[in-house]
Amino acid sequence: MDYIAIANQFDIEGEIISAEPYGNGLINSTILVVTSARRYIMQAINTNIFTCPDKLTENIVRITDFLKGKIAARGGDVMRETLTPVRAKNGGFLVGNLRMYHFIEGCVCLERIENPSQFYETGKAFGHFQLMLNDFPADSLFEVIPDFHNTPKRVESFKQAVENGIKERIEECENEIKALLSRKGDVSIIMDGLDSGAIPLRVTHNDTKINNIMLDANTLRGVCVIDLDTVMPGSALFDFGDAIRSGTNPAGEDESDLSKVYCSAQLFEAFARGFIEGMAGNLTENERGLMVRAAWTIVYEQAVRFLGDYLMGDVYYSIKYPKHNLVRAKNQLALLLDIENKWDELEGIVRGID
Ligand code: ADP
Ligand code: GN1
Ligand code: MG
Repeated sequence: MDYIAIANQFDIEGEIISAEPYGNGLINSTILVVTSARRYIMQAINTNIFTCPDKLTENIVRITDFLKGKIAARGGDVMRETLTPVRAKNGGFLVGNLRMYHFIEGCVCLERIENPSQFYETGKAFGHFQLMLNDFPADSLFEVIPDFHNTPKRVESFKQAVENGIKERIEECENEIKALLSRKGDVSIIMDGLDSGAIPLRVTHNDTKINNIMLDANTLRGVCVIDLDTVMPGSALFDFGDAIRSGTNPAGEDESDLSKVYCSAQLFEAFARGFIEGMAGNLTENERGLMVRAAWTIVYEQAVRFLGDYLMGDVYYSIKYPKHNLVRAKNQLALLLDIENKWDELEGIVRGID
């Protein structure tokens, strides 16, 4: 694809110097565009996954406009603290399935959390993001991927993969399949809470993995929550759980040496404290009571998603080598077991935060 030609169809400043693949996202193709004036991020939206790029884009434009209003009202930097979509010369925000954002400068985007203070700041930023969207009209958002964190439905899809997937792979993964299916009785607690109204439905990010946030390169404070494709009505617990999943495991989700995979209680504490503070008292008692369950549920969900994708022949996540999804699934299962082992300790941590 001629990225330079496409980038020139956006309303960019300066002359293009380069346009190269960038970042480690598993879904979209991300290109760093450097011009004589500034840097941009251009992305090809993965239309196998996001089947309505127009509606997705409308969501993002509305959310970023709304956030800019909030950021401006408290005297923040509207160009740095949320994404800025760049208009295309055709008047919209898309050229085919490609879009462009201003590059958020002066930040780092971490693939691993290195210390509790980074993760505390990450928690504060994700909590605050959610707080800012508290009064966004949830009903008006297009539901980009229905049932995205409906874990019981993810289990049903996983069972389908166990029935219809690649035979040799199903045999190869017998132990992991058993381990996951034997735990399926506990996966509905959060969905049940949403259905009964015990847990509030909010506008949530739904993909709060640690490389979806930019931290200031000097202060390491959370600056900007990115990757807004999955912002939809959901539970705060999804956002809490996914960050715990991706950030408390110091080895990261790609590690194949399972002896290095665990849930750091210290990092859990740092994020939980930051998230609760960032939400400024808006988490309900019921939500607080389910924080450990949420972490467990999202790790479980991710394990069935990775393993299901492996069984089906790697159709969803981008992989770097043939067994990559299997490695990721085993990694998530190891993390799940460690959360089970540390359950009481983690519950004690949540109770200890005022
Ligand atoms: P994916 O959906 O594939 O995960 P992301 O939107 O998360 O795509 O982008 C992939 C990576 O590109 C991010 O993890 C981050 O490193 C980088 N990135 C994305 N948007 C920006 C931006 N506006 N400024 C700077 N870096 C960005
Ligand atoms: C994907 O888009 P990215 O790379 O930030 C996925 C998440 C998974 C994550 C696992 C839309 O996140 O749900 O948790 O991979 N995003 C989508 O690494 O499916
Ligand atoms: Mg991402």
